[in-house]
Amino acid sequence: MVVPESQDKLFHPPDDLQKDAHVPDFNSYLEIYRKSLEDPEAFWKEVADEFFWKKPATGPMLQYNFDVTKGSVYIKCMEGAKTNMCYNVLDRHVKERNLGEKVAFHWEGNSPEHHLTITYQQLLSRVCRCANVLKKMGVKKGDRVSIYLPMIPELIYTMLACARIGAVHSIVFAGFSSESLCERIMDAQSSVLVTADGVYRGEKLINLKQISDEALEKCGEKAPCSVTKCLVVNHQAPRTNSGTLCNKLLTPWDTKRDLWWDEAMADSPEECEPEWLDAEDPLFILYTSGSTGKPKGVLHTTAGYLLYTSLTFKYVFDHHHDDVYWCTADVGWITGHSYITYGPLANGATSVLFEGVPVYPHVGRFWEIIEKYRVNKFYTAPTAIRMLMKYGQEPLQKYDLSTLRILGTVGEPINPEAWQWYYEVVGQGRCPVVDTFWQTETGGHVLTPLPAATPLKPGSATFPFFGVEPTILNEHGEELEGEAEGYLVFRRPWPGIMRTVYKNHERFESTYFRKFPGFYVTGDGCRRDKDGYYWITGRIDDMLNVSGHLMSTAEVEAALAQHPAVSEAAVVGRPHKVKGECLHCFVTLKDCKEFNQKLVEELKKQVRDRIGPIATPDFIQNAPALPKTRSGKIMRRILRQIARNETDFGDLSTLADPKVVEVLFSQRSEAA
Ligand code: 6R9
Repeated sequence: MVVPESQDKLFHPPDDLQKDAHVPDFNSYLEIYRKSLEDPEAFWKEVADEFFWKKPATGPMLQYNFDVTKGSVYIKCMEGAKTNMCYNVLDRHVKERNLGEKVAFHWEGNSPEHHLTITYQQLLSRVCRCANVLKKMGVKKGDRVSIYLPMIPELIYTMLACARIGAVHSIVFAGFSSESLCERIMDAQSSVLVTADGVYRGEKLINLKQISDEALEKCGEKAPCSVTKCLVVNHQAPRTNSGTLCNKLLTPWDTKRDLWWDEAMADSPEECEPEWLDAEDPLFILYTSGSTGKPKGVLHTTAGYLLYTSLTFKYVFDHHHDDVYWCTADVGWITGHSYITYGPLANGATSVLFEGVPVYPHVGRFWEIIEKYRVNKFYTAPTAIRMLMKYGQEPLQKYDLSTLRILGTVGEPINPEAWQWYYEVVGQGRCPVVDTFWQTETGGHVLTPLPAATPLKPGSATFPFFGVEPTILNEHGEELEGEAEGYLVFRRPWPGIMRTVYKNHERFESTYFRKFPGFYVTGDGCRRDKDGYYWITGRIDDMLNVSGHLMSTAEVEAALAQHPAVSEAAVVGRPHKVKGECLHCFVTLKDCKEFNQKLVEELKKQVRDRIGPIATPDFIQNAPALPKTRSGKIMRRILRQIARNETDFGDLSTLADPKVVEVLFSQRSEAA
């Protein structure tokens, strides 16, 4: 790698950002990167020195086996060390750095009238109270706690309280259905569920307690439900003895199981000694879609995740003490875990925590919030940018966005139009756009520009972060040098990489390590250009990415196939202006079932109810038959082309019945 002298148009870092940046130019990046690979022990040790260790490590900073042919895959960071995540992200700032009065979060509710400021000291006290409540409910080190909460401060309190007492949190995005919640509770065998009465998203009221009740009921259908206590935040309304009563919401109450948050917190002490954990003790499980349909419980552990989220946050957003940072993700996704909670708090940062949606009560809400809190670092997703682009420049012109210094994106490849708009209109041509590529599994950014160092190319996640060694392989597992396109893999671990699939190490190895022994396989395609820039080309497995949310074809197909009229379903992605990708579903109906608008609506609802609104299909097409190989495998490649209106099908010789393709293609426009 050299300093790029590209023929492509490069967007260079602005001088004023370079003046006091942590990594002020590209040569510094190269130098630090080289050191991080040549001497990872020294590199990560220096990072670890910033944090509090109750006991120092006895093992090396990183120990691993990435080669399945040589034995079980493992990754360990700082073996023997004892620490606590919560202590490092809260107590350390309050007790050792005198930051107790600093604002940790500006919470902004769904309605602009609701807002709250939380200092580090307040956050610490509330987390301790919550930790004591969890303990009183019987939660011990190693126990799992499922959290089904909207973007309210209690979500942060609860996750950090778990970290404090060594419980493993499993956050389930509050847009998921009762079915999805149930599946995740059952897999984790959580003993406690933390939820809220309800939440408004824009004008829509979602009855979270009712969904939780349904989920717990479903969990209890086959075996006794693992959840014995349910802690309920009264977010919407004053309550009565029989539950919450707000205009539209009456929450049933199980007096043996359910507990109001406020009542439980009221007399809970504000001090709670942290549980000193081993460096490799689990911190959390977060479920992500897997290609077989059953979600995978991605497990992250304590020390490595702390080092990695902290360092990436510091460098990728070039964090400084007076920053006001805002990441618009939901804490229910990995982006919220790493870059709303752990990374920013590990740095003592001030963040905005936003409950609402970008277009409520008006389409300028994001810009209004940036002005209100004087946000200078802003991190969002391409899907949000594309949605806001639709409304033109006018909504932005009403607000003062001059505080902005750095913009970031995550979740999917960003198309050039969206990049340009983000850079020119939101950032007013002044703010670098850090296009951060990473995954639930990677724990933190792995390919990303550094804002004051990396010349940008719109649409490229540019170069690897420190300690990360990417390479590109062809189908035969051969490494490709120079300009190339193929599978994106990593040759060695970094501290924040996942450690296993919860209770299923075999699945961990087969999903990520078996295809190319010696490498972690991301599942993404990637191109390296002549200047060494990396460009993610999208998933190469059967995964879909709708508005930055990953889901597997298999889980949507399973939902469709549950409808009594459907005999078989195959789902593919097709480009969508706002969502990036949307779902095009081919359904084969059972004999004598009729394909009509009513059925289409039923099927859409079915998927929505089973998985959640984000998975609602855009197109359902009647498929008298599906293109299959002789061995019966559906050829999604062909369906994808049909959905995208592409005609060059290439080799169809492996198909059992090639005529099927013609029929489906000719009926494409009837998809509804
Ligand atoms: C953080 C997160 C991971 C998948 C990943 C890739 C896609 C994420 C991207 C990107 C291109 C980027 N992805 N960031 N593709 N450029 N900057 O999104 O985690 O939900 O696990 O999704 O998202 O396909 O493999 P997760």
